[in-house]
Amino acid sequence: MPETTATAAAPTSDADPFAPEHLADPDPLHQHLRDTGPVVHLTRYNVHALARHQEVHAALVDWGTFQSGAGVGLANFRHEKPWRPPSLLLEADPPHHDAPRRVLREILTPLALRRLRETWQTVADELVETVLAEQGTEFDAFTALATAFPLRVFPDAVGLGPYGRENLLPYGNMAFNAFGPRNDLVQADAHRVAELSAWVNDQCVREALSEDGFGARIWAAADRGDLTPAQAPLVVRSLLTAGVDTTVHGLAAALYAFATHPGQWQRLRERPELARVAFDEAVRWQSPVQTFFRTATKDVDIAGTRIPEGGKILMFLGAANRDPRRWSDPDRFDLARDPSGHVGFGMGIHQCVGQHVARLEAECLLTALARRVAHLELAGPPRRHLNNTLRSWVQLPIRIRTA
Ligand code: HEM
Ligand code: OVM
Repeated sequence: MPETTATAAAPTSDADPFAPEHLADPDPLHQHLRDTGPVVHLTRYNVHALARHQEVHAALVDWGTFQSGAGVGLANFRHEKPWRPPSLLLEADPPHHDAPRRVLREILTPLALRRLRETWQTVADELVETVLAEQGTEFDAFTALATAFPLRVFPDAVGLGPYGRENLLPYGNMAFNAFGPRNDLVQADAHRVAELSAWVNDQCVREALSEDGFGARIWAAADRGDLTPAQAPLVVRSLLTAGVDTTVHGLAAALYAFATHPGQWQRLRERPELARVAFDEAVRWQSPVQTFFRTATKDVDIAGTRIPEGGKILMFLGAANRDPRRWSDPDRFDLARDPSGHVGFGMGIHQCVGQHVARLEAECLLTALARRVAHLELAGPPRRHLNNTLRSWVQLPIRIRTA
């Protein structure tokens, strides 16, 4: 048999990527996995891991071979009952994926979001002003900014009512934990699944939504026949599941990046139009969404390793985003680099449909800060929150000097 078609067993690792020590500080494991090989068999879960940019990118764009419909977490929906009805976007393959994707894409295009910019910028400016007035020059930027800002603008943009918004972050935390194994993080929230799911589901019906938000536009698509009436509430649910925790921890990543790279903050202050690329570089550098799985639809070789039909593949987005084979000086947060091609929002047909929402939030908040803050630095050790999928935070103490 010619060498080029030979398949060999992949190198193995018995590491548990979902163990607290790796969730708290994933970089050493990522380096280990990248350097062990293009494919690494994780014996603990019997899945194949991809941690290099080339292989992660290739798997993300090959949706025919690496499907999402059997779940993008460890659980294989062919054999295990999902914890909730599967997402019509995230956990679907073509052709089922097509209509919900088209509807949401059109509601969330940069053009469609333009009407929000002015309001969101005003809210961001006012929030920064209030935090400076009430909390002075030292405060927890995770709570005061990264959490407060998205919660002030996103639920209104969706069209949610005023009650129960405090459920959004716990629900998202639960959903992102659910992609991992049923470890202590999942067990800790098990008692809230029914309550939180019931609240979220109640917000997805037409009557619960205002007449001018993303939610109403989803229902309008159902009225036009672009979705069935049964699909509409599940598409609204996607916004509520994927749209809050991601931006909260994404904005925290950007604030952390600037608090630890003072030269980069000076650069942003000189050229505020860098806010957008700065956010993408922060998403590359921290990868708020760390991992997703796929399922092989046939026996397939990746870099000489045979993946069996029905086998799960674990893609390390965060490791790919710091792969030195793809990025020069990958551990540096650097506004001078071109971060395009990072996989922090995924790639291919499932690439984050809400990325323009996330970028708009970031642009508004970073612009507001750049106007009022001359310097920022850590005022104490940042504290991570552990989640099976999100690189997340509980506290980000910063000290600032106003401009
Ligand atoms: C998909 C990350 C913000 C809604 C994705 C995927 C990633 C991701 C990696 C790809 C999943 C896959 O390939 O299986 C992020 C990050 C965000 C963010 C890092 C913030 C920094 C948002 C927001 C929304 C949103 C604000 C809603 C407004 C979605 C939806 C999907 C998705 C619905 C599924 C798309 C599909 O499968 O076609 N996101 N996201 N995301 N995201 Fe985001
Ligand atoms: C969804 C969804 C999409 C992306 C991420 C996610 C919990 C959920 O469509 O429900 O994470």
